[in-house]
Amino acid sequence: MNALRAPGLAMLLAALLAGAAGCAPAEEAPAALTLSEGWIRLPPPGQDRSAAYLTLTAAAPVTLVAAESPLAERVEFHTMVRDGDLMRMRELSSVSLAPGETRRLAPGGDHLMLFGWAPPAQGAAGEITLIDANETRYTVTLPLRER
Ligand SMILES: [Cu+2]
Repeated sequence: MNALRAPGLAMLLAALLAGAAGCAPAEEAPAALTLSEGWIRLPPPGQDRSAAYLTLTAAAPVTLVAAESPLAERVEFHTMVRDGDLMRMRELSSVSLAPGETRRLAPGGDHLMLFGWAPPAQGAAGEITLIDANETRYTVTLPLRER
């Protein structure tokens, strides 16, 4: 009886170990930053500047130091600052988030500024990549729309 059961037990253990190994990637730390709910503004014809908006949610401390997109030659973090009666854009050299913090980049406020717009040959979406101080890259594909 024991001799018959042993192979079964071994197979069960092997299955459990295989299962544990298979689960290993899911046990890695979650991404420090989640990108969601975004879109990229399609600039009017002839305009070579545009903007992208999205929501950043941090699971760990993150300091973003750069951004890029195949749609543009250069991407900057911008915020809006009041200047008398006007709101002006100002570049941010970095964007830091605390664990659990959510930051919305939205029209009228913080945004990603795209310079040197390179329209996609086709398709209605484009990639935005944010890069943190550890050179970790966070890429999201966002829809392109006029407004
Ligand atoms: Cu701007």
